[in-house]
Amino acid sequence: MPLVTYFDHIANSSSSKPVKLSPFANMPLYVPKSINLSLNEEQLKAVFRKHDVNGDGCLSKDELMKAFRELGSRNPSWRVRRSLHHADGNGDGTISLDELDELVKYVAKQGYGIN
Ligand SMILES: [Ca+2]
Ligand SMILES: [Ca+2]
Repeated sequence: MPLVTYFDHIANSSSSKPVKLSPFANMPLYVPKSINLSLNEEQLKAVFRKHDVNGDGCLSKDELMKAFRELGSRNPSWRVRRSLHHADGNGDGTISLDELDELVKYVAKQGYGIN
């Protein structure tokens, strides 16, 4: 069908139907699965280590992102940028195990750790 008709079609069909809300619409944005927000630095470290999925001893941005997601961060990509800024001492864009201490200290300060 011609494009204009097509858009009309979309407009009509969306106005004639009630908007269907996702069953998840009323849920909180993030529900922590297993994290009780009282991790100590060792436990935080373990979470990050666990996310080194390719086992190269470094946490890439992707891996960090998943770790922060697990920790309940609402904005993991922003958190990753901040942590790299704080803890990526050699500036290679990943967190090595050496740099992990610094990262964990930073993360703990942000309220993911220790009560
Ligand atoms: Ca890795
Ligand atoms: Ca680094």
